[in-house]
Amino acid sequence: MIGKCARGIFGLLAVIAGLGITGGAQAQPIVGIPHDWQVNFPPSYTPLMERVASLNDLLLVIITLICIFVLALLLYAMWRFHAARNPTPTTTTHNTVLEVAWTVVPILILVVIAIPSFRLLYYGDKLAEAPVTIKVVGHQWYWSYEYPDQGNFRIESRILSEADRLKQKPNMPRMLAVDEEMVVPVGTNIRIIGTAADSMHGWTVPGFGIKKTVIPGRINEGWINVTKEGYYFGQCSQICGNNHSYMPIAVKAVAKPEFDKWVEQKKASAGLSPATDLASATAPANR
Ligand SMILES: [Cu+2]
Repeated sequence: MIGKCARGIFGLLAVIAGLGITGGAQAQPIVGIPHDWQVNFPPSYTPLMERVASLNDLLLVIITLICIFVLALLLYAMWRFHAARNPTPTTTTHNTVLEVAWTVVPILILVVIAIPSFRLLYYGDKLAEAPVTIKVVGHQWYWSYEYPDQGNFRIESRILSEADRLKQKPNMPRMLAVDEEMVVPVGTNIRIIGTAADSMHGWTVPGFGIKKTVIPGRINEGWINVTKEGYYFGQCSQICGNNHSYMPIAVKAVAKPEFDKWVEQKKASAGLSPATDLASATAPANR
């Protein structure tokens, strides 16, 4: 309702801002990016983020009603029991009905909040079936992505210096552009498993509704299913040392055939399969 409306407006602003940024001949539009004066969540690009946003809308309504109710009680008490209007205060100390009510009603409100919260937690937790699994590894201070189902090749993703960004990828946002994006197919269930090589890091992409703390020696799991082709951005969300703010997350979502082509190129360059003519085919538009 209120949240939805606000999201709609901010979503529209994001699209307008996006148009400004992607004015050039970009093969994939930049969709998942923060924008100036952003207040609410970014638009949702996965089923998980849609549910996160709708739980947020529900909570916003509940919180607003509670705030209005408490404020109204407060104003009424100030007016009704002002010393001039109520010179002899009551000596009442207990009221059983009232005490039961103010215990039971908050419990009911918490239950109403807890049910969708737990459903959302379990929804975002694990996938039974995922045709693609990507292993995300946080390093000081870059990300690496492994594709075990696609021949087990690995790519590394590092921030571009400002000079390199202007030279190689001027359309990409400052501080978020990387040399090599994580590539995912759209409309596909993708299992994300995450760990870290040194300190803890946080793999967070707001548009996907995913925020996984990755920890050395442990595997954390989540999933995404990106609905729209384009570039999405996030940042490490766990303080991890000096260059914590210089290890952005960039994801490129492409159609399935384009993803398969990219996989073949990566496998060929990693020597995992005989080089095919795909290896010499046109490089992706962002390279
Ligand atoms: Cu980090």
